[in-house]
Amino acid sequence: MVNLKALAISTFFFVSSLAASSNDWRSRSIYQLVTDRFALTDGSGPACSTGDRVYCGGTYQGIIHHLDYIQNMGFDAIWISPVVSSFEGPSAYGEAYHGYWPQDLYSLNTHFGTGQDLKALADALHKRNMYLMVDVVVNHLVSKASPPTFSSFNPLNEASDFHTKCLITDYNNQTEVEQCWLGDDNLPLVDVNTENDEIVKTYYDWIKTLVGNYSVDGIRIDTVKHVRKDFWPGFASSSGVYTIGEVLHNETSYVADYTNVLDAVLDYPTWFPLVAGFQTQFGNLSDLSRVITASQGAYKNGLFGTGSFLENHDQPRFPSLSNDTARLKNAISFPFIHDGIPIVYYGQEQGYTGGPDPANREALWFSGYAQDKDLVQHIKTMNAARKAAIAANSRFLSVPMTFPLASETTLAVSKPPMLALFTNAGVSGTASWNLAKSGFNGNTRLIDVLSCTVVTTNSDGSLVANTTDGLPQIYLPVSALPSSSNICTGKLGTGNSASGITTSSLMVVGLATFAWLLMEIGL
Ligand code: ABC
Ligand code: CA
Repeated sequence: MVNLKALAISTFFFVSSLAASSNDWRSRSIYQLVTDRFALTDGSGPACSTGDRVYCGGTYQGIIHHLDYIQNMGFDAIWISPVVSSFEGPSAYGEAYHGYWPQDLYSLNTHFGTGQDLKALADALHKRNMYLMVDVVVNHLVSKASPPTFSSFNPLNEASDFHTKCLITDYNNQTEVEQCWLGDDNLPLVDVNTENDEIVKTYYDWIKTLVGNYSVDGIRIDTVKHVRKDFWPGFASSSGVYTIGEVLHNETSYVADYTNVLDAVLDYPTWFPLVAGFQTQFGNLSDLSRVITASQGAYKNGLFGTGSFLENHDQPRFPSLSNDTARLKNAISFPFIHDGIPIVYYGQEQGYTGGPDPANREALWFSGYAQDKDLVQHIKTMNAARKAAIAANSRFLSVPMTFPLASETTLAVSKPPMLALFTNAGVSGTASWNLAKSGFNGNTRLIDVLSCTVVTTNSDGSLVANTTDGLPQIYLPVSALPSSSNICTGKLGTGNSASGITTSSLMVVGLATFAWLLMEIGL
């Protein structure tokens, strides 16, 4: 007779040891950090001047000690810097503190800790039901000498393992993008000959071992457009986990092709109009809806599983482009109502303002990891609201976002049970959203999770909302709020008598009429 209990137990262990798939990642929320700049093992906070481009001391143990900080904001995955070893000492562009200049595939970057430390990080994350995403680089190896010393590389240590040197100059020539070199004459990124079958096999074996050794749950792949497309499916399947690729390009049609060879891409095509749309009051938010609608149709899985972000380590931080706190809150909220997986770049929550690389890689210890900051709370609320939306309607993760309203200055995004209203009007700007169809039934009570204001849809399901402070409004039905959540704790039940702006303005009109009447009758 089959021992059902044993079968159940073995099935459980089998299932729980399975690698994380694209589907497992969909509901997640990712905190991206630069390992060297996040936290030190001993908790100290040494000087760290971004312009010096040197190691500042961050480690895997440092991350472990601050997992509460990350998890308290509602993240359930982290993305760390590349882990393999690079050259030591300065190059023309400083030290390899960011990890993107691999030299020896088979040893780890010891600045960040040992293999045991990395394994401990994976274990600590898994205990919290959090995932580990590791950044990986295939396209190049880097030697600090120019011309490069091939013998310093492992395992590809001969000139013939690489493409013949030519620097990429024409980004419209795809062969050049794939087979010429990134970087410049001061520090060329030596381009791996990924057309060679043996080298391909080396990389497939390498990724399988890396993922297995350190219980990695997902990989972020660097420079994807610089390697021929048909290299990637085999690499992705060897990894056995969720793969998300960096294809730095603004065109949906160009990026879409890569969704056929990897699980997902970082959603750069949306990022461009996201930044441009909210950077000034003259941005055009309808560009955002146009690009998203096109990407939903062009990407293999629509935008589901793509990485949605406002900042990363390659781009100037948003507050360096715009100092308007209302526009910042709009832009920072957007990835949370996107179809994809929200990714927050460390330091966003602390309001960091660094400009282009290397200024955007500030040490987080200078913030004291303060949890009472306005943006920390904002991000925490957005994570909680997205989780509440998923819990209330599992189709949140499979029904594409739509745009009941898209103009230059206002945008409404519907993703039941969430409705988000955005504007680039800024702190002193006014805006109104007049939605004939809010996506909700008539007379539904909605709460803006950011202000905790309750409004009620009109009997025909329409909704009119206004703002005089330029802040976004993120609505969930009051009935969708979980009883235990940190959304509007203690605030619900105080302001819910008013059925929104329309009612309160009616009340103002009513009072004024009453006062006028009193005056007329001589009281
Ligand atoms: C170093 C120094 C910098 C210095 C620079 C010249 O050299 O640190 O201070 O300014 C790593 C390091 C960097 C380092 C580089 C080069 O290596 O992190 O600090 O810069 O040594 C990935 C990673 C990135 C990493 C690498 C290399 C690749 O995310 O952190 O950098 O492993 C290209 C690649 C892209 C790459 C990016 C940095 O460079 O495609 O994978 N990112 C155009 C091209 C893009 C190109 C981009 C920037 O320029 O199309 O392919 O990205 O050069 C839009 C267009 C886009 C256009 C943008 C700029 O404008 O639509 O196509 O992108 O309108
Ligand atoms: Ca290449």
